[in-house]
Amino acid sequence: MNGAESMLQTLTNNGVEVCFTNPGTSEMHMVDAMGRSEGMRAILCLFEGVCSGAADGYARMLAKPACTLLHLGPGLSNASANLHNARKANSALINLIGDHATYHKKYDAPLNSDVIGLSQPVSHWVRTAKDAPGLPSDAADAVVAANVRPGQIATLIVPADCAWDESVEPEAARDMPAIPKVSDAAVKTAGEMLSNGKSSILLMSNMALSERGLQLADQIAQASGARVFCDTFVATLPRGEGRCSIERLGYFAEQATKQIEDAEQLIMVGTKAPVSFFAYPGKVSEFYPAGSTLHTLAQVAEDAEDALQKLVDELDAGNFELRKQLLQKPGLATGELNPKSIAGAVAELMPADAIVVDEGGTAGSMSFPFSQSAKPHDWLTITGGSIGYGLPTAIGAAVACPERKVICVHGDGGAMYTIQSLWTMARENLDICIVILANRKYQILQLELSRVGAQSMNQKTLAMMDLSNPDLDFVKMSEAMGVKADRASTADEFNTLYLQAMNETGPRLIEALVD
Ligand SMILES: Cc1ncc(C[n+]2csc(CCOP(=O)(O)OP(=O)(O)O)c2C)c(N)n1
Repeated sequence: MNGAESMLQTLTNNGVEVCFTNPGTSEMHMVDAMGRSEGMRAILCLFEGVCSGAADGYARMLAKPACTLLHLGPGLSNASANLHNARKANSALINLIGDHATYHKKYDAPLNSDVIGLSQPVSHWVRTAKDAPGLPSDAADAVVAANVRPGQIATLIVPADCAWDESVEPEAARDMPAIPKVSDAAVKTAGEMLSNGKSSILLMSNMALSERGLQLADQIAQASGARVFCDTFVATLPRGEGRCSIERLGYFAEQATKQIEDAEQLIMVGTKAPVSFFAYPGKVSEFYPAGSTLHTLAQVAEDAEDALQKLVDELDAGNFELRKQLLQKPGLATGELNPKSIAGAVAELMPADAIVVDEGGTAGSMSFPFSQSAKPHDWLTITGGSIGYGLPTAIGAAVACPERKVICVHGDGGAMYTIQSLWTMARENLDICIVILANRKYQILQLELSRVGAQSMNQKTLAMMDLSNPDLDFVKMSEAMGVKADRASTADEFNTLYLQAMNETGPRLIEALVD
């Protein structure tokens, strides 16, 4: 067995079953081993940012890592923006990065680069394999590192000779790390705060946002009068019919600060104290009122659900009946196609157990509130703010959950970053409906321009945020990559196309023309 084969068998022995690949010459032995592996599904993506975004989506849905296969430093660099998003989502992910053979490095051949230096900012764990016999245990260590919950990014750099040289037997399944529990003191302090009569907020994210976590938070809220919020950008949020609802902090500082302006105390569960996405001249960065008391019940990597259960016990709140969301549909609009009519259709026709990948930008911002009382679904957001995450993440979610409909609501600007995703969706026949909100501009930046206090709204300035001239044709792009596509310019057209997409399986794109 060569190093690549033993490494691959070790990965599959440890539950890693999918690899999103974009290989080159230095990865040929890994490609060869993957081609002969029965346990590893290999999915070709036509840009490395699609590989990393897809692995992120997979991990968000299954809380376990997929791997990427990337070509030296440049391949990793192309993957980095979506690795950044995955890191902010606390997703479990393993990068397998080929490199020059150990003895070839010193020649500084064209593709030589500082792969470790490029890996570190987007990885929690980085290692370069030393030799082929060490590769199986390197791979097992990578899986363990990735499985530190909620999830970490483990990057294993594999020089070509480590892959092709003779290795040893693969490693068997390792024990994965246990999730640390919170201290009794953290629970006690939270209990005291929630009993002192002051106005309190529970802010939740990551592992706290499970269906059970939301139920426990609902009981805590009923017992104490605290209000429960989640971060603006969350990795996954279970919501809709039958789930306990949670308020979401707004994106703009003026929205979020208003939402929690009365808070005297904030208790964080699986997250940190909320701050503004950007700084703005003359405005504060913190969302929470100055002088409020902050307490962390559970750090991001701690067992938030267990902490919430202990807090329920502390407050004797376990008998409160859960306030579960009832199904309420908004109805379908007719006439003009606009963000509201699209959000209404998305909510109205949402199938049970759908997965919504939201990179809708400004035109998609109504989809979230409208679907609060839709059928049960999971909502995924752009955790790291690096646009172009939506289409790839939809791939990963669809691969992870083939029985569920994935709905990807996407701005046209963001979609252009990773549009190659459509080809992988077609090739793998993934059940994804993509709604492109074609406003033909970077609308958010036009808003931000005035918010930051910039003065020039002249043609030259606006041209830097305008996507017309020429207009992008998403129908043609989609068809060119094998995904059936149509354009809607009225609400009725959109409703018909969207209903068709919900009633069939496989990838389908709707370009929705909005202002
Ligand atoms: C990698 C990266 N590059 C640039 C940006 C800055 N940026 C934020 S939103 C945006 C435009 C998004 O356009 P679109 O998806 O069409 O949504 P809209 O703003 O029109 O609603 C840009 C360029 C970013 N967030 N990430």
